[in-house]
This record gives sequence, C-alpha cells and structure tokens, in this order.
Amino acid sequence: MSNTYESMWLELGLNLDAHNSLLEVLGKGYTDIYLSQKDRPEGMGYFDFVMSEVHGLRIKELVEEKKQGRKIIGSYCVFVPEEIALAANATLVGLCSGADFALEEVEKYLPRNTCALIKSAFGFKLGQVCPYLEAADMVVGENTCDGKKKAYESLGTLMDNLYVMDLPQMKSGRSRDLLRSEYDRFKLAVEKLTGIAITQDSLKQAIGIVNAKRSALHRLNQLRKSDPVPISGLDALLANQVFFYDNPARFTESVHKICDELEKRIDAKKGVVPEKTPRILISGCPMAVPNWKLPWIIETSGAVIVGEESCVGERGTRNLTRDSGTTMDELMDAITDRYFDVDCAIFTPNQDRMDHVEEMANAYGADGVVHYGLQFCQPYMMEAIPLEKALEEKDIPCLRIETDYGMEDLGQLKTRIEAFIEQLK
Ligand code: BJ8
Repeated sequence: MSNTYESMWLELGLNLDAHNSLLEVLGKGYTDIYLSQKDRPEGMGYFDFVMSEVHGLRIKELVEEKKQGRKIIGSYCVFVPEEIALAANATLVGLCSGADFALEEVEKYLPRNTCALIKSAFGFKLGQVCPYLEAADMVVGENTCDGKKKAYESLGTLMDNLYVMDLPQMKSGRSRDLLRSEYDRFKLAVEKLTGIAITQDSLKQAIGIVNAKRSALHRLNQLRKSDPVPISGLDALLANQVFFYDNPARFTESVHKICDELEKRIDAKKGVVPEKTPRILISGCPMAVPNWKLPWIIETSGAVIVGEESCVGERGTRNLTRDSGTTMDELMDAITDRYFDVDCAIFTPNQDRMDHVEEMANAYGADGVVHYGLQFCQPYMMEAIPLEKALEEKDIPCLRIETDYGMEDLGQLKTRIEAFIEQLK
C-alpha cells in the first residue's frame, strides 16, 4: 500500500516514517489476530479488505469527496450525531484512538495516569500518523469524562478545527434540554462548515441511512444468539469498528451479506466454535481499532464472545432514531431522544446500563461477563463494582479486568481469563 498512497499521505501532512511503522504494527497485529482465525465467514473478506486499505483506499475516497467540496467531520464519541453531518452533505468518521503512539511526546501534555484512549488521541495527532484526523475539516470533542474534558483544552492547542460539544451528565428533563440545545448548536456549526442548510427532507433521509446501518448490526447481533455461534466475537467487533469509518450504504450492504451467510451456517448448525463453548459478554470501555487484545485473549482461551456492551457495540448502536417527524423540530427531537438513551458511564446515576448488561447477558445466553475497564478510566472502573455485585446477585459470573493498550500484562490476563473460563465450564 505504501508506494501507491505516499504522495496522498504527504499532502495530508503525515509523518511517513512514523506512519509506516504504525502500519507495520497494525498489519502484523491483524495477521496474527484476525487472519489466524479458523472457519471465518467468507463475507469477512470485505472487512479484511477494508482493514488492509484502512489508510489507503478509504482515505483516497475521503480526499476525493473533499475535492468535490464535501466536508469531513471527525468524532471521538458516539454522542456526535452522524445524521446531522450527513444531512449537510458531510461525512462523519470515528477517530479510533485504539493504540499507543508517541507516548513520550504525549506525556508532555497529559499526566501519566490518563487513560490510554485519551493518550492515543494525542499520540495520533502528535505523531502525525492518522490520515482521518488530518483529512478532517472539523474535529468534534465532547465534555464527557473529566479526562476528555480537560484533554480537549490541550488538544485544541494542537489543531485549529476542534469543536467541543457540551454533554449532560444526568438523565433529567433539564439535561435533555441541554442535549437538544447542543445538537441545535452543532447543526448550525455543521451548516456553517458546509455552507449547506439542513432541510427536513435531508435530515429525514440521513436518519434513514444511519438507521439502516444500525439495523444491519441488529440483524448480526440476533444471529450471535445461536449456539453454536456462527461468527467469532473478534469478527463481530471488527464489523462494529468498521461501522465508524466506512461508507454507510456500502457498510450496510456488506453486513447484510454476512448475515445471509450466517443464517445458512445456523441452518446447517455450523459454528465458528463447537456447541456449548463458554459464551462471554464483554462490557465496559469502547474498543477502538486496533485494540483487539482482550477479545483475542478470551477467544484463544476456550471461550467465544457473543456480545459487546460497549460504544463500539450495542451501547452505541442499539437504538434507532424515530423517523416519523414531519417538521425540523420533531426530527431534531427524535435525534435528541435517541442519543439521550445512550447509557455511557459518565451519567449519574446510571441504572439503565446495569439493566442493559443483565438483559444482554440473558438475551445472548452468556455464561459470564468480562468487564473491561481501561486503567485510569474512573467512570467505567467505578461502575464495574456495583455492576459486578448486581450480576452476581443474578448468578451471572463477572470478571473485572483493568488494562491498557500495552502487551506487558498479556500473560497475567491470560491466566486470569483462563481461570474464569474454567469456572464457567
Ligand atoms: S459515550 S464511553 S465514546 S465518552 S475510557 S475517555 S470514559 S477515561 S470513551 Fe466514551 Fe462517548 Fe461515553 Fe462512549 Fe474517559 Fe474512560 Fe478514557 Fe473513555
């Protein structure tokens, strides 16, 4: 890929040497973790291709879109409504933050005890290795956890196109009003960026596009309820990760294609692992590309992951937006209602998430829950304690994991996870 796209990367301002070393690590990780899996659905070929071209062909498409006058908006959180971007003829891409990069430089801006996800966002910027970030005309940050909130103050000194959204922290009427007013403000900012006024029709159409891609993932999730399960958790996670930067229509079509194939596998009782393999639900912090460490350990330790209670997973995609509105006000209300239901751990109290984890564990026939908390992530690590208690009261075993993007704890994690899986058997 490198020679073909080098001039494009240079034009975007990437540091080629640093970028090449990132691609090398990414490629090796993907080969070791993904391509070594057995019996993958053929439809995963599309996602393998997307990953092999993640900094190539997809970026080329975005650059082409920019040449046609379309704007690119980068986002770090699932609270940023893609519907509004699409309605103004802009493209929204998720900015991954799933790997350590330029850590020494990063620690000149952030204390060491900052979560890996935030450090990664800085590392990609400081190391000049993320073509999505560099292609973005607007980057949206949000006041969610304290770490992100304060980090955007510094990140804003490294880029001149950062827009910060103020998000509520409680599920009250006043908080919902705040979210609605923030979405109105975001709509104006996007209209200003694109020079395009959002209309009822364009917003309604955009809602349909985003609902369709979320519905495709719902279909995939339903199929993971079968035993034997027809697709690995790693592959399903990949589909959830690609959700954030692929072309929406193409993504939707590709997920449906996989689902057609999985339905045939289910009819033939063909699983990716044997029937009665211990089934795990993962819950907690989002896993952005290329953060595959924990699922990889779980699935090479004798279990299979059947669901993700995560923003890169069901927390981010489970709700659809009502599309019955006939006025701008009704459609904006529908968008607000849809996102207000996201039960991120930054909300207090957050009973919805507790209920959702339990509901998912039952619906997917999970034998146990692995709670994944990034080191120094207070919202999720704190919520993990009452969550574990609540699950155990319902006889759902739970293992709390705290880790980061490094590989130093691989052996220790494997030992704990193997013991947990043994207990589930
Ligand atoms: S809606 S989960 S994507 S904020 S891991 S940075 S919480 S210290 S990522 Fe998130 Fe939006 Fe919520 Fe989802 Fe802070 Fe924790 Fe780090 Fe986190």
